Amino acid sequence: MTKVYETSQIRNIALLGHSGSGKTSLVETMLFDSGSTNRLGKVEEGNTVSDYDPEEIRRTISITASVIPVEWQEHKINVIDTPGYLDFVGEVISSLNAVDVAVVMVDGSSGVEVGTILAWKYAVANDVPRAIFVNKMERENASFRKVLTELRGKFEGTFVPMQLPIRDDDNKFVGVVDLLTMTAVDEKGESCDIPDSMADDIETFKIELVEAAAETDEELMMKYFDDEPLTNEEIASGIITGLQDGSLIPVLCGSVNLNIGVHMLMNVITSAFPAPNQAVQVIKGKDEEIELSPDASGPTVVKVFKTVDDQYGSVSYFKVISGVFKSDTRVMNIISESEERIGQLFLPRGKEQLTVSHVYAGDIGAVVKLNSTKTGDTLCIKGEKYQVPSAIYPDPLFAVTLHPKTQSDAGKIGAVLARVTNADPTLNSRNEPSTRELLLEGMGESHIDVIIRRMSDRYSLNVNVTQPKVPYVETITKIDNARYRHKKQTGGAGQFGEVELQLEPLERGAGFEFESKVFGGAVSSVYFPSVEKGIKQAMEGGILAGYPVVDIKAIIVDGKEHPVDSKDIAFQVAGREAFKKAFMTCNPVLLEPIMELIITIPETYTGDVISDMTTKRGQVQGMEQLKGDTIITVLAPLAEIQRYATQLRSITQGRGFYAQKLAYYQNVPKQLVQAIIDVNKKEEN
Ligand SMILES: Nc1nc2c(ncn2[C@@H]2O[C@H](COP(=O)(O)OP(=O)(O)OP(=O)(O)O)[C@@H](O)[C@H]2O)c(=O)[nH]1
Ligand SMILES: [Mg+2]
Repeated sequence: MTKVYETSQIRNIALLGHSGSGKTSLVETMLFDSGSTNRLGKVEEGNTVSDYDPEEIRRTISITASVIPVEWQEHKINVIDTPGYLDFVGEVISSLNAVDVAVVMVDGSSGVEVGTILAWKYAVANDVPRAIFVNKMERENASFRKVLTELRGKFEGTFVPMQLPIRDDDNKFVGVVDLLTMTAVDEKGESCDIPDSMADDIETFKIELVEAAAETDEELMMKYFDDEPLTNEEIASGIITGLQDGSLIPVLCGSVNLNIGVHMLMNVITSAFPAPNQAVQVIKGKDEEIELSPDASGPTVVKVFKTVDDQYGSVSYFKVISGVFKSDTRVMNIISESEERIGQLFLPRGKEQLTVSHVYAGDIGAVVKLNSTKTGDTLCIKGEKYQVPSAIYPDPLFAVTLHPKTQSDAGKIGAVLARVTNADPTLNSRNEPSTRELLLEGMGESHIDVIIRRMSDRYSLNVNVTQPKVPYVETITKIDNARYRHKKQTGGAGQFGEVELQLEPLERGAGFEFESKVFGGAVSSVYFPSVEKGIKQAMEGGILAGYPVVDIKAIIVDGKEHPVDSKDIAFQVAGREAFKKAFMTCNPVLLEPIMELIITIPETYTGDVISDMTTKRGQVQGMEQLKGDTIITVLAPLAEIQRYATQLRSITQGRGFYAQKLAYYQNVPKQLVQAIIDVNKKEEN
């Protein structure tokens, strides 16, 4: 399959939803039904097109988003299958940036779950139209009505069923009625008559559907009020308008396992979901905000929304925003301001690569071995400068310290980390100056675990991981002075330097200031930099507990020098020692990072979460009830919540989630300081 499709024949959708709702199985069935494959893979058997990564097979969940084109009735549906597991939310956000509709899958018996809520939240935040597919309708306690009521209670928008389940006399799920085309399929997936018993329901829901579609458009509305029947095309066009402005949310249903409703879903996607024909907000030149239409005759502008890194190099997944992107061309990366040679373009299908000569505006493709392009970058034809805004990813929630196992591991760790973090925007690595540790930060334990394994499998980089030390810092709380004389006169040339320093506390985040107020030339100004250097050495090494000193102003107020023995090194020592002495008299304190957490949990867990936070020295700042959930804002010391990603999951049985960021630094309570000093001393010995 290397047929090239024009914009109007393309549909880009992402499958989102709670882990296990059936996304990967749905893509597998779509491929099978459309004739692209002749065997139905199973997630459990590790043989699906979408979950091909060794880690996905090992864990039987999706970890990375896969792009899978499905050809259906002269259209190409690019389906992006995303992971439902919370740790891999970065993949969801990247995918949302390439599609026109997010199809949120809901398990018909479990209803709205934490993964549904997060999927919804990110689709809304990224301004992507939403539709619902209620799956697993054959399960014993599945209920379309119940799920519909839950959705309406939980989320904003007009939820409009486009399909209804057919049940037999024993209440067994046996088919689906499509309200747009007024057709039905049975459990074998074959068309059948609509059961008479459903006539009333169908009439009610059909009216709802037509009204909702008509409301999106004035002309349709007039026609509707004049009692003129709307054609299927008119209803579909109303649905597209409603979808695109986010007000109308079509609700579909079926059972992927029984292959009921999958054809109908693909029909709805091709007939009532938008083609990628919406203009995109971009920045032209330096700062001109314009809308760029996905016009094949426009300038070639391409957005890289995802990068996969393997041992052969990196694969950049892109969406063509405008123009036609051709193989064997040269383009500019607007972000890194460097030229990229484009080799062979291809259309990804899971791990397969189908080569193509060009890709039209609106379509999704991939290219390998770009030099300086990472996720979120824009590529433009030379001479043009458009920048497509990049997605916003959440701050990391979980960190580990990396310790290379061997010398050879230590030698390559920097390069490998650069590759894996460039590919994944929710992953970050950095040196923490306060603890001198190399950290890897991500969204949770599983996320980090996957990356560590990948580094070992793909790059033979082996590391041990430990829980990071808390990056405490030291500072003072009052003004005081101290004087120090450094004098050495044994042997040859002597050393002499004497300074008196005054230390003053500064505001949080102010850093370090140095000033001289020496009168009458007691110390020559040539030695001031020496004194400052000595102070900085003392600050880096820490005084109270070995952590860096921050937020201090040091003023050299007096001193003494010797005509022969005074020299740079002597004043460095004097500065350092005077600083240490003064520091200890200025009521020194340890500061610890305090994080702000915004925790979302089902109401029933409110008490448990709050009482757990109290044991973690957390302080509740605010609480809000929202459609059955409690949203709690808490300030808590990092020292207590380094493993909160895992703990919250166990307190709420996986039904809670949170975001966090650094709020400020605050004094460590007196009764805890000594223990921290002792630990640090023990480690230094
Ligand atoms: N009973 C039933 N099970 C289904 C149906 N569709 C999928 N499943 C099963 O649900 C399980 C999870 O399916 P997946 O396709 O891996 O779910 P997913 O949404 O991709 O999960 P993540 O990748 O973890 O987000 C598998 O065992 C499927 O066979 C269905 O219609 N009915
Ligand atoms: Mg999956």
